[in-house]
Amino acid sequence: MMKNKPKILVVDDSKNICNVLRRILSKEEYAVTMAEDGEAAIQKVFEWLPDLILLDLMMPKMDGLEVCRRLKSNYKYNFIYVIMLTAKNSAEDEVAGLDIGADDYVAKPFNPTILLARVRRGVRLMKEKLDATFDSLTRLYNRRVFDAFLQQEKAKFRRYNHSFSLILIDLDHFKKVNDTFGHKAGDMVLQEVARFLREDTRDADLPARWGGEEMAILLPETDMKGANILAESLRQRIERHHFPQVGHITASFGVASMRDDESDLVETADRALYRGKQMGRNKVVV
Ligand code: GH3
Ligand code: MG
Ligand code: MG
Ligand code: MG
Repeated sequence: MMKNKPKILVVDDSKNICNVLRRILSKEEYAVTMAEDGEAAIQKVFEWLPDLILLDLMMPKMDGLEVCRRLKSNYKYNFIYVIMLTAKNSAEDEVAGLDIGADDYVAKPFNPTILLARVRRGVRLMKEKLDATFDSLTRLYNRRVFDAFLQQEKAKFRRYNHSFSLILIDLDHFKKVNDTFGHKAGDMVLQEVARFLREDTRDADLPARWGGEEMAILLPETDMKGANILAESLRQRIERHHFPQVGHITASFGVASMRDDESDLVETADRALYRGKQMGRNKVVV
């Protein structure tokens, strides 16, 4: 995960403070990007997926509390370590920030040495959490966590009869992609497809790395129709996208919904996926 430099997003509406923070952070090996308001911050999170955010509280458009609330209430982004950074140093603000899920809180004016120590600590804590929970290449949930969520959804189904669905995704002829363009290019394709999965799913949905070039999405409270629509739109997005490293690729999708206690969702989706491969790939099969 952090074989490369840890990625830090600095969010502050003051250019001056952004520059000070950049200078402080440049004392250590971090990749740093700036955003000047809350909306820009959310956009940067989607595109760049930082490891840690230094987040100003008071900003125009969308304030820091709202940014933090959005990220922490979203399964796909709530691992990002958020340090709230603010001049508005009242007890209520600190409590509000922590209640919303901020991981740490530093008051302005800050001591650069202490700030750096807190960033180092954040990066360290975050790495432990990430390794246990997420796949390191794609930053999707790993198989172990996904299986736990699947069991949880099954239990909810038995108890409340809440329906849910599963999509299995397998990239087509991916061995050939690797053989032609190299493993590194293949890795970048997997990362980009993972980004599509994050972007096109709702907050409560759970995209995961199933293994190899296979991914899965668990869709709570979603019936077959909804799952099918999402799978089809992802299929089209992948088909249309020009991957800079390899050009065009396609993927096959197997979709299954929980019908009764006996249904084995994984097996059903896997069989559907297999049929999609036999039918010539680049298909969504239910
Ligand atoms: P099909 O359309 O039938 O799915 O063909 P395929 O070539 O995708 O299927 P196969 O299972 O034969 O090969 C999967 C390939 O995915 C082989 C393997 O090298 C590649 N792969 C698996 N994991 C990774 C990874 O983490 N990075 C890269 N670059 N390639 C991977
Ligand atoms: Mg501000
Ligand atoms: Mg495969
Ligand atoms: Mg494949």
